[in-house]
Amino acid sequence: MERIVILTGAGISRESGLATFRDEAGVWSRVRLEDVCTPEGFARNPDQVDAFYNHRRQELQHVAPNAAHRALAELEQAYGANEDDAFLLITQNIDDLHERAGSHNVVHMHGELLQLRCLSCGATPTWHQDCTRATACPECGAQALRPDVVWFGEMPLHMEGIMDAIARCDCFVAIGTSATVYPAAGFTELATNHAHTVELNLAPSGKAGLFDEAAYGPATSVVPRFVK
Ligand code: BJW
Repeated sequence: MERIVILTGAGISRESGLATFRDEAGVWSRVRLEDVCTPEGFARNPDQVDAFYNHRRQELQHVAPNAAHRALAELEQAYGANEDDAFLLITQNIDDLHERAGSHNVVHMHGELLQLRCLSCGATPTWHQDCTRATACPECGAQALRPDVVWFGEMPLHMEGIMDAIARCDCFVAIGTSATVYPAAGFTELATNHAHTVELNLAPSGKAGLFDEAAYGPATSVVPRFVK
């Protein structure tokens, strides 16, 4: 049975209404990543970081999965009927649109927007509301919560399972990512010697030359077409 690994980035959620990071009008055009996406920025001004993620948490309530998310959920169903580890969806996105579209075997390597992490007891409560410095951890009562996301300089999550899945896959598909942020930007190199590699993106990424196959256009067009 063929094993497939999919890597998604912000581009897959663009047509749902969520901004990408590095495109014109992307997230980094309105805030400095050093301020909101590093442990140092959080230490300097946690209120600014809370406000940034509170805004994105609210935004998530008003968007829905699109045809590309749904196509990947259908692809998983087709694979799932065969073997448990035949399909893995690695997402760099912290939104929950893959899950809402019906995907199950999803790993969020950069964390999850709807989860907080307690710096006192390590609990990761599900969180749909705003978070402030006064918000108490439901498990231990400490006022020491941060977004459960991966900032620059921090170790991405689930790396062991991810590396294992890439090493064993027959097909690797990167969707809607600029391939500028490591370690995800290096996954194609890891797959390229043993797997068929595919890029589906609005425009060629920085790693475009490495792929065996590519299709360029909006995710809601190219992903369903690839899946059929
Ligand atoms: C469409 C579309 C449509 C648009 N349809 N497509 C020097 C060299 C190498 C590495 C480093 C270095 N200096 C520092 C590093 C390490 C650093 C890094 O990579 N920096 C680079 C910038 C150089 N990385 C880290 O620090 C990571 N940790 C780490 O490396 O730990 C050590 C380690 C060692 C060994 C093994 C493992 C680990 C942590 C990185 C954390 C990234 N965090 C963020 C924020 C998450 C929380 C949040 O969302 O707020 O993750 S940053 C941001 O970038 C977010 C994204 O997941 C990530 C990637 O962005 P993505 O998804 O690619 O979005 P864009 O905007 O860049 O691209 C969108 C694409 O979509 C474009 O191509 C468009 O064309 C396309 N598109 N519309 C289809 N409609």
